[in-house]
Amino acid sequence: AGELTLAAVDLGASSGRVMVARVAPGQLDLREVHRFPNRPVRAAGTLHWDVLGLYAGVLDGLRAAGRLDGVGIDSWAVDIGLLDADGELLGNPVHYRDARHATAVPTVHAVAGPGELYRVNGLQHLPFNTVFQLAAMRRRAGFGRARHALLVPDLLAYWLTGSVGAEVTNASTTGLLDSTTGEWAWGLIDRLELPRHLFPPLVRPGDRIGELSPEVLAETGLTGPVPVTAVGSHDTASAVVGVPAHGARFAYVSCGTWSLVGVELIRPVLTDASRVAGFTNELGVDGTVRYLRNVMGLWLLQESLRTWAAAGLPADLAELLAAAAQVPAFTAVVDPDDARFLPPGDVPARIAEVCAETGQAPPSSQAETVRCILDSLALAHRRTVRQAVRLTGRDVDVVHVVGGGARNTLLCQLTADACGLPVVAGPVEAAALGNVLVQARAAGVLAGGLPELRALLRETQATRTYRPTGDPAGWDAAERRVHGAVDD
Ligand code: ADP
Ligand code: LRH
Repeated sequence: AGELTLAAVDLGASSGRVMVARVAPGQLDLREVHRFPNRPVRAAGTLHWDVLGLYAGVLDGLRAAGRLDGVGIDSWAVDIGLLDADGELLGNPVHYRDARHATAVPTVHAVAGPGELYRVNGLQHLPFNTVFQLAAMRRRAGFGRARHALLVPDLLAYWLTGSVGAEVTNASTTGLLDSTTGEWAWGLIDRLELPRHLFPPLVRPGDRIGELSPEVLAETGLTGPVPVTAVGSHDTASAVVGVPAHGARFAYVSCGTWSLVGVELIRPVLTDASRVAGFTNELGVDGTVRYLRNVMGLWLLQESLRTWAAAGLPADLAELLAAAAQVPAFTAVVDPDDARFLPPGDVPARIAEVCAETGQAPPSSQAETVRCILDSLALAHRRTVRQAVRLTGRDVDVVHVVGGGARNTLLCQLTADACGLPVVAGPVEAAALGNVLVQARAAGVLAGGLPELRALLRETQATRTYRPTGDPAGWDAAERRVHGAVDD
C-alpha cells in the first residue's frame, strides 16, 4: 500500500485541533491544519461544552485539509450528549467540572458501593464519571426522551457519518463498562435503572465507523468516499499509543489539562489497595489496560493565568515560566488533587488557602505561585509513578512525558529530578499521532502491534531527554510537607 493522508480530530479540554498526517512504512509526518479554543460556557447555572462550536471547528479543519484518505476522532472522556429517537441532540453536554454530577454520588453508592463499583469498572473514583452524570440526569425532565447517550467523539462521529456506536476505550471511562470483559456492565446498568437502549453497540479501535456523509462532503468540499475509522477515541488512549517507548519498562505522563500518570498493563489490577490509592484501569488500544491516576495537571496553571488575565495582571506563559525557574525550589508545595482545585475559579487564592492550612507561607508573587504549581505537579508525578510501580510490580526505567506539558522544560526537568529517572519529553501531539497510527494500521499501510507503531514514532518524532539532577532528599522533605510521609 502507498502513502495515506489521514486527519486526526483531537479535542482537548483547552483546545481542539485537526492535524493531518502523511503515513507510509517508515514515514510519519504530522501538521496542524486548524486549531480552535475550547471555551466552556456557563448558562443558567450550568457549565456546558459548546459542542456545536467544536463541531464547526472540526468541519473547518476538514475543509482546510483539502484531500483525505480517512478521519479519526478523539477527545476528552466521560462527558456525553443525549440524542432523542430522531437523532436530535437533547441539550448541550454538561462539562465534567460542573458541580451537578457530584450530587448523584450518594445515589449511585446506595445501589453499588465504592468497593463493588471498583471490582466491576476498575475506575478511580472521580465525582464526574459518567455513571454519576447519568444518575444526576435521570432526575431531570426530558431524560425519558433520550434514546442514545453518546460520548463526545461518538457524537461527532454520528454527525459526520450517521452511525451510532460507543468506542470502547472511551466507554471504559463511563463507570458502566466491565473492565475485565470489556463489555457494558448490564447488571450495574439495570440496577441503576438506566435504560439499556442508551448504550450503543461497542466498536473497537480499527473498526470502520462509516464514511463522511454527502452533507459533510458538501460542507467541507472534500471528495468522497472518506472513511471514518474508530481509534482510541479517548484522547488519553490515543496519547498512550503515541508514547515513543521501547519495551514495557516505562511510565507515562500524558500532560495537558490533566496529568494522566501510569503504566501500560495487559490485565487490570482491581485490588482494594489500588482502589484506595485512586488508580484507574481504563482500556487501551489492542486490549491493553491504562493503569493510571488522574493528577490535576496543568489546569492549575491554565486557571491561574485566566484569573490573572481577568484581573489585569501579567499572564504570559513563557515569561511566567522563566520567572518561576528563578524561584528557589519548594517555597511551597500542595497536593494538586485537593478537590477544591477541580471547579473553575481563583486557583492562586485556593493555593494560598491550602498553604496556610498546611503551615506554609503562601506564595508571595505570581512567579512563586507558578513555581509552587510546578513543584507540586512534579512531586505528584513522582508519588504516582512510585505507587503505580508498587501496586503493579512493573519496574520502570524511564518516564515519558507527552502532550502540551512536554513543552514545559522546567516541569520536565523537575519531573526527572523528583522521580530520579530520565524523562523523555515529546511528542507534544501524541494523541493525534496515536490516532493516525491506528487509522493507518486499519487501512493496511502499517502493520504490527503497539511496539511496531511506537518504533515508527521513535524513527520519525523528535524527543528531548532530561537526566535527573539535584538531591532527592529535598523531594522527600517536600513529600512529607504534603502527605506527612514518603510512600516508597
Ligand atoms: P489539552 O489536550 O488538555 O487541551 P494540551 O496537551 O494541548 O492540553 O496541553 C496544553 C498545555 O500545554 C497548556 O495548558 C500549557 O500549560 C502547555 N503548553 C503549551 N505550549 C506550551 C509552551 N510553549 N511552553 C510551556 N507550556 C506549554
Ligand atoms: C484528558 C481526559 C482524561 C479524563 C478527563 C476527563 O483530556 O480525557 O483522561 O479523565 O479528560
